[in-house]
Amino acid sequence: SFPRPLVAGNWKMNGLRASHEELIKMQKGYSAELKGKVDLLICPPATLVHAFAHANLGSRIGTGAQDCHAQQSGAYTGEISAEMLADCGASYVIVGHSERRQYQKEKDADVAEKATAAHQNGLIAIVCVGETQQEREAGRTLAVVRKQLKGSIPAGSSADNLVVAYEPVWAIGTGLTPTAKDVEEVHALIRSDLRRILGKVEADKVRILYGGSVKPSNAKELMSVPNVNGALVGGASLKADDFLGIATAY
Ligand code: G2H
Repeated sequence: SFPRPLVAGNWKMNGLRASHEELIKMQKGYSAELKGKVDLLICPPATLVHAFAHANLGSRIGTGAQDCHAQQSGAYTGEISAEMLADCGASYVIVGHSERRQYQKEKDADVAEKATAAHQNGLIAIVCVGETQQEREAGRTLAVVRKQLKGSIPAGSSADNLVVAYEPVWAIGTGLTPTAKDVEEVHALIRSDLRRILGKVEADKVRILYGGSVKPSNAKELMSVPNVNGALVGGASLKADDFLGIATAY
């Protein structure tokens, strides 16, 4: 399928050094057949990025981070810059995940600045968008997603440095998933808006991931929806068997 699918694991605030064993299982399970079909990426907590990036060298599993600061360096206690992540071996960074929009009050403009910082340091930004339950019930899903897209994707984006993840907030970690028809509608809208922002040729190469309670049992249905070019997986990416089970849905 085109673009080449990406199955990305977002470990959130989970994982200690011992989790390295799970990564090794993933590497072993990433068979030649799977490598021929789908890219894999693990975004561990920042404390593990360096070790995972090193361990992943040669395995063809990518390593990413879950957030970055918009500035390159400076007096920002506790923060981590995109330059530092690139220096540690990361090649991707998630920006604007709904948990950060919710708990850190990140706005679209903040997300765009972070994505720009990622791009300036050679990282691929995974820009997350998605509506809350309240917004869905009010019939505002498409309007909300469009506004987030427009505000969060910075100038200078291309298929080489941008991945978009659609994650309906009410489907995250809840076991609830939208219907295939709902996902199809939103992903088609994202594709058409990306065409407007990036031009058709570039936009059609951008991977649009679905995220929210993806697991081996629902991956096949979700991944066969038009314009779904992979998954952003939370809970089910912590175990190699589940994560590989999702990847084999392709
Ligand atoms: C959505 C997703 C990963 P989960 O946040 O980003 O998590 O698969 O646990 O719903």
